[in-house]
Amino acid sequence: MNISTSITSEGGAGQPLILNPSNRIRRSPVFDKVQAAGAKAWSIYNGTMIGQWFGTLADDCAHLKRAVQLWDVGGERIVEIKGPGAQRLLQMTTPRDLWKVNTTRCAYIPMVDSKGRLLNDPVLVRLADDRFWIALADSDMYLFLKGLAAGSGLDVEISDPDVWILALQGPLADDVAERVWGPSVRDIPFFGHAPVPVEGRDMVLARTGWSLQGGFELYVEGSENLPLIWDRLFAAGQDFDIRVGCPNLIERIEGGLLSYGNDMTEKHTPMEAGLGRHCVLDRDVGCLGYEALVAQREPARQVRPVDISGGPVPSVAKLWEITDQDGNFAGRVSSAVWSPDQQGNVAIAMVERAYWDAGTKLIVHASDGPRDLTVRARYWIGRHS
Ligand code: THG
Repeated sequence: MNISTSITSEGGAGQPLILNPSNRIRRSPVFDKVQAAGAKAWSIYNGTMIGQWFGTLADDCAHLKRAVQLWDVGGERIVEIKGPGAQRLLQMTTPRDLWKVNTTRCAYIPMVDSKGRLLNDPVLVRLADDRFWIALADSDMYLFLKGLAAGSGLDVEISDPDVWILALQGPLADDVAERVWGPSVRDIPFFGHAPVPVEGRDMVLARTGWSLQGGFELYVEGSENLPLIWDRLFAAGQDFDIRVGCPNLIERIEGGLLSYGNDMTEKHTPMEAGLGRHCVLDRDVGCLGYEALVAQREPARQVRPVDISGGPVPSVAKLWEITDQDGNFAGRVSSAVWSPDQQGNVAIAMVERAYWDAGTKLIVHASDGPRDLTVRARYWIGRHS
């Protein structure tokens, strides 16, 4: 292994930060492929090394919007919940109604504790009445669920299956998937899933993914199968200008895809995170945080898209405080980047209620100095499929 030494210039005292690889840090079964494809930086997500960009952020973004990319989504740790008590246990952690999710469906589910605070925001795949996978954001729901299972006495098994996600994202993702599995893949609806043949067995193909450009996520069972499938998908994409990619900071801010740990944390409720549309609050579906969520139904702060003035902002390594013109606290910016398409800086912020109306003008104290900030009504782009 030959990891590049400098992952960011923000190590302090002019020193680069060095990522010291060890066996504690997970590598996906296609880590070598991602590295060979020219990943320019790495981050750690669920204890796993993930590539951050390949050309420049702007080039990766333009390509994602135009063609199709193959992503290693190995950072999204998969946990399986199985047994007669599986639905009840899972429902204890989320205000989304799992009765509405049938065995051909996926669902984006905010997970909360008994105080209604966000613990994670996974994509759920319902495999059977009594069997689920959740593809987790960066927090340890595996241990939380094991504890909950032990304490609840429910008949349920929590396990860590050898399953890894590969994604095809971009407007030409359907064309690549059709080359591999035939035209029926086009019939998979948004957040639906269907079995596709891979290495002589059926695996789950879902129309999901962390971009607004459309595409699929394939749940590959068996680490040993990943490199082969990776190569096959990449080969099938040759006519469609496929490249290796990863979630793109510009595109996901433009589209309002929130990053757990950045834009929302265990300090926030789903309503504060703007995920109220995924919460059932008019009746108790069995979520442990139900009463707390109802009590906090009207949030005092909420996530907003915001424009930031001036030239390209530096990267947001720590939250940037937002104030009004008199210096009163108004919120914090959690993600920001220059967007070539918007010809401006696009950003996501947690904004206090008094300031969250669209058009409100504030000041963000960015790491390179103060800039003007304007609260927006909507994100910059919508879903393309
Ligand atoms: N892929 C998979 N799991 C994941 C991620 C992923 N888990 C963690 C994180 N990334 C989850 N983040 C999101 C955020 C939003 C959506 C998908 C993953 C999304 N939401 C739609 C919405 O909110 O409108 C649809 C929701 C729905 O219908 O349920 O697409 O990248 N596997």
